[in-house]
Amino acid sequence: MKPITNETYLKWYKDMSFWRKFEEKCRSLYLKQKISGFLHLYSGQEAIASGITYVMDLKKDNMITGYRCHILALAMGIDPKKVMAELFGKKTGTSCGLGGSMHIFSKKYRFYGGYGIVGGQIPLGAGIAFADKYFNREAVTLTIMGDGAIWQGALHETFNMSMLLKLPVVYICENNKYAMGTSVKKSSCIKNIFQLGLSYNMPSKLIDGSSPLKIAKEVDKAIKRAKNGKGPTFLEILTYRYRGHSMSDPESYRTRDEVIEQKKNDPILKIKNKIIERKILTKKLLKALDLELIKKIDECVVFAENSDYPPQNGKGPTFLEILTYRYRGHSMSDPESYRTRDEVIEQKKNDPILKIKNKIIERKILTKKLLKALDLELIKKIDECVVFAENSDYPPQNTMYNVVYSQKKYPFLK
Ligand SMILES: Cc1ncc(C[n+]2csc(CCOP(=O)(O)OP(=O)(O)O)c2C)c(N)n1
Ligand SMILES: [Mg+2]
Repeated sequence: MKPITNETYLKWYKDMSFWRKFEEKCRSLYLKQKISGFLHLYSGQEAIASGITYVMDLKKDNMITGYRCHILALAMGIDPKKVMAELFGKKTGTSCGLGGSMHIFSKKYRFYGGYGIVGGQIPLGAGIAFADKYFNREAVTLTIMGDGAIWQGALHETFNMSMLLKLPVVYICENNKYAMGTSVKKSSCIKNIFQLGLSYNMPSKLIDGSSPLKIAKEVDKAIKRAKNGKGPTFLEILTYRYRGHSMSDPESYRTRDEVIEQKKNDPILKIKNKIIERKILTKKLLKALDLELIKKIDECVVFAENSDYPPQNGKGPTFLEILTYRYRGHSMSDPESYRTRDEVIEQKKNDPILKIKNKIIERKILTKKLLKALDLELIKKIDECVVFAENSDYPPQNTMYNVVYSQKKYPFLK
């Protein structure tokens, strides 16, 4: 791991302080209706972003997470102006203003979202890691989820497969104690989430989420494991979010006292105390630094305000519903008791081939006789397909009919 110096503490303070202020600004902009839609804030959880990205190779490694994504995106190196513009729905945003708060995305910085379906990013993270392994790229994928995602079936399928395939991935559960208003205590039959990894023989650990240093140390080991071909690790990071689940949360599931108590363990406060204790900067200089950060955030807001909205000229997505009909059953074993023969006959009157055939005759493109000859040609072509299939060999039994994972060398991995 890179050495931890005074500069490291200063960097962690600067980053985390910037992120906290950035999001608190977002909150006030939301209340002023400059930002709309969903807005999930990361305040309290910043040490995770600092710790993880300190040990990642930011030129090669990937990250994917859930919708609480603004700060992780910034930590990966995405321009805060572009993130702010995305929150404003402006075309200078990371997804041209079309993604919004839950979908910050940057191919350039290998930040693959911002994912709204709880746990949906878990198999996608494994997929990104699979691609890196397949193409022999020395990279790891940090796949981040909330405590609410752990009982999704997708996590369990993905854990199993990524262990079997030894994928270069680090799974991180940000346990902030709540999934919306439901506490982990109420929703989970186990107390320690990290235990789930152990059921898949995956190295797993619990980490204090208020210390970037503790997080960096464990994530560094996990990244090294992944890059040495030893497969995934699961880390549960204990953290806390100071704000509600999103902007419309009445927070009736917790007391003010609980939040105040948790704030005593604030990661920014702890790093600030360390900086003062080590005499890296004086309190006065720290204040000046904070003012600089506020100025930088104001510049982001001005950038977002002055940007245009994306064009509304119909170039956005289109949804087409195509009304059609299948003449045959759902598959070969369908008794079709849900429809009558008459319904099918009625629908066939609108047959596309019949309609085109009539058009060809009407326009005198071909005669009926020539159309019949054409049909015979097509039948001949199909017969040739059948002969080709009949005359081909079956694939070797040892690649198709054994369970692929039971083979020594999984055939689809180089
Ligand atoms: C599959 C699915 N189910 C339900 C929801 C509704 N939902 C949105 S956020 C959320 C809570 C998730 O909490 P957690 O995973 O702990 O993340 P946190 O918000 O605490 O960061 C739920 C249930 C959803 N988006 N997707
Ligand atoms: Mg949670």
